[in-house]
Amino acid sequence: MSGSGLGRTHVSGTARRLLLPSAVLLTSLVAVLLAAGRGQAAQGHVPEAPSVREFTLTAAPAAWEIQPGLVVDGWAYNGTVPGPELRVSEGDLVRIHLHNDLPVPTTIHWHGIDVPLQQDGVPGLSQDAVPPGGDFTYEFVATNPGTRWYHSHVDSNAQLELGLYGAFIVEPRAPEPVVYDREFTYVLDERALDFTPEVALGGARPRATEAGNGRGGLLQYDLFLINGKAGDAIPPLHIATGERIRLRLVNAGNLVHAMHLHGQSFTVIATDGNPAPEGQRWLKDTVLIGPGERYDLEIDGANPGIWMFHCHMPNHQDNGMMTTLIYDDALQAQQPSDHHADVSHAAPSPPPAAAQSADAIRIVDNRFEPAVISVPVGTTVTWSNAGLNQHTATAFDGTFDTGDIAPGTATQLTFDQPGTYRYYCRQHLLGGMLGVIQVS
Ligand SMILES: [Cu+2]
Repeated sequence: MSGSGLGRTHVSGTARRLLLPSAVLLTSLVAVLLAAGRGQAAQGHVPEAPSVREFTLTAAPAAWEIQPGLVVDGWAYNGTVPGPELRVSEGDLVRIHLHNDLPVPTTIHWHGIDVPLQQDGVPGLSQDAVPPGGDFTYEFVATNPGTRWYHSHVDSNAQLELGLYGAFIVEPRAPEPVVYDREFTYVLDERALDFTPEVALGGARPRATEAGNGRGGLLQYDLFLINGKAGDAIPPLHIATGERIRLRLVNAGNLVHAMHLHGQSFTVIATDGNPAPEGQRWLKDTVLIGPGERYDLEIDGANPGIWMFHCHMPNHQDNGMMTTLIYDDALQAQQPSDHHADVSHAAPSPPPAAAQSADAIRIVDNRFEPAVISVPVGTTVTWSNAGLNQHTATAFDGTFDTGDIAPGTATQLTFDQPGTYRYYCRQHLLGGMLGVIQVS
């Protein structure tokens, strides 16, 4: 089939990625490698001598892909949101070269790291802001181990909103009591899509402020992000039965989030990067994390399955802040070989009897109405978003993907080939937001 419509069609492997999260994602791979590296160090009991660690962070405009088909203008360190995760060991001398390629001054604050005042990154208090084109080198000894982070401290509301933040992990010098099988970092944030660099520079105005839009309330947030991504673009957590993994949560955003794991509780092992004393390790299934806070969670792999991990504020969950914890062994047991067949198997089929003759589908949060339609070949189908949330219409077999259908907008596709097209919303599949177009 072809999607002539509005020319916004993208063929993508999104369905496969979403339903087959066993695909080795880069972050998972990195986490595995890091975990392996630490395991060797701990077994060897040979503490490395403190060393000099140098990094360069270039702050510059960057294209920020929040989801396939949804790319926004941002400001980023080294081209990614979040910026690169920096890892050093306790006692290392850390030297970070900041180069400012932004059109505005900037600095970097090392959040939670006990640096000397001159290295704290607060303009007017500890240093002059670094002008456009300028450079500044931060230097400090990483004294206090744990989950830390870094972010701009100039015009923070704009510069953090546009993406200038990242995780900073200081590994303890002494071996830790537990060596984790895998380790993950999730940085939480929110995004108002109309807050562009142009708005930050005063060259444009954001949309008129109303009494909230149902998503971010007065703050008018559209999407709620983990590691700069929304919905199924977020790399899921991976575990295997019998493993113990560590998840570092960092809240780089403006709002409190209530992160909830299905299927098992977790243990809070560190607060703001500092180890929780034995008697204060909360066993919880939901942790409330405020702006600037960090929690390290230990998850024991004792209940195989694919479990949701999401913010429990429904408007956050419905607009991006939702991913999964996947037991790799459970996935392999359930889905041995044919990925494509798995996709079909995992998508429940709406009853064919519900098919209606229609070429207009209304999107109301969070469902397609009607969910099943029947049209002749050559029909142009219109999806109109009458809800408050962001949605997509994405074919399971990759034949079409409308990209983002913003609230109050519509998207059209023309169906030139007969067939049964099953599709879903990339934000809301786990909530059952599915549709079928029967073309005959
Ligand atoms: Cu939230």
